[in-house]
Amino acid sequence: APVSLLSRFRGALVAAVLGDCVGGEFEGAEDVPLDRVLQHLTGLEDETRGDGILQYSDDTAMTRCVAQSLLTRMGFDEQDMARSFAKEYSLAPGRGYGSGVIQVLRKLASPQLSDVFQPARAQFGGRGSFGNGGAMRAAPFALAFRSAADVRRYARFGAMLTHSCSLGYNGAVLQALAVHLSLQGDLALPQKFISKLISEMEEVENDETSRSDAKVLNLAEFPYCARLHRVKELMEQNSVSIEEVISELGNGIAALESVPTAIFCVLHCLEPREGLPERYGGLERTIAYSLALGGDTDTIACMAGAIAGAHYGISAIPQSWLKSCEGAEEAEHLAERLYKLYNIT
Ligand code: 8NA
Ligand code: MG
Ligand code: MG
Repeated sequence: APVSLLSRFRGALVAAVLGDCVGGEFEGAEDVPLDRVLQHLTGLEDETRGDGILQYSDDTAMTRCVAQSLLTRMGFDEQDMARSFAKEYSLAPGRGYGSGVIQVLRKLASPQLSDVFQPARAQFGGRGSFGNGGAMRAAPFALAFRSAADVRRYARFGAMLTHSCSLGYNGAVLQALAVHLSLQGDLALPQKFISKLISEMEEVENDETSRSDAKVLNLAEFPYCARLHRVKELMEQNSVSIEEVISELGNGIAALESVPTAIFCVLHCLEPREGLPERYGGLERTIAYSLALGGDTDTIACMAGAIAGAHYGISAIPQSWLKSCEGAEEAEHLAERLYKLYNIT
């Protein structure tokens, strides 16, 4: 049966929470054997499981702020979104935020602050953060704006509140565009999907700041496009090892080393894969595979979850997994409200 747009909206935000919650277990781990991932996921299905609820981290906390701000302001309002981030951080500072971004979040709490983009620009000696913290919370932009141009524009500004380096905000733009295309059903044609992302990013990265940041950081020209071309090559290969994915695409906390990786996880898991249970559907495969890469697992699984959830819809997410995830119901509620907003604007 075709997946309805409402189901895709719910799937996107709920699977993002799922990825964050189940990915927390392995965050920062270098070697994550697939056995351990499958054990962790099977453990969620155990009714008698004693270890309680899996808590969400900064990824979900900030995604909720983005969604809530877009809803209350019925669009992008940088002042409101900045205040929302600052308030969330002050109420729950222990959610595993990056060590740099907490300085921005503290400054954003100041009522005297007039330029809400200024604290982000002061990060890392004025270069700004290239972490994946802008990308991890980018999904709601794809649920709030219909046109790719608006998704691009507002995902960029939304990320710039904490990540002023082009590698940081361009990663957020890429993640939001991937969710945008997935909502339209574009993952039905995976080659076309990746080609569209490449041509979008060719425009996005073709500006002076992006070009000079790539040079200063000693990266290839058009760094996101270069990674997406690698994604395409890996897709065309018959077999791909975890080690190869990590060395070609990365699994780190930099947006460049995690957003293309998350996109690859989704594309790779569109089909059954060796080592993953046959009873798993595509969404379950995507989550399991993302965790098996190790590194920044909560964030990679969160981003892959959002893209995959937008493709498969809410019914592809096992209830038995969700019931252990803090914040899943709230995410579904936010998705429903964004769907209403999407349909009136
Ligand atoms: P951020 O802006 O603090 O960036 C994260 C880190 O990236 C920084 O602490 C720096 O080490 C490094 N970094 C970013 N930009 C630069 C730069 N221009 N020069 C030098 N180093 C730089 O935080 P964020 O919001 O981007 O968060 C990214 C990740 O950190 C998320 O995955 C989040 O969950 C969190 N986190 C990750 C881990 C982990 O082990 N993978 C652990 C705890 C928290
Ligand atoms: Mg996190
Ligand atoms: Mg993380």
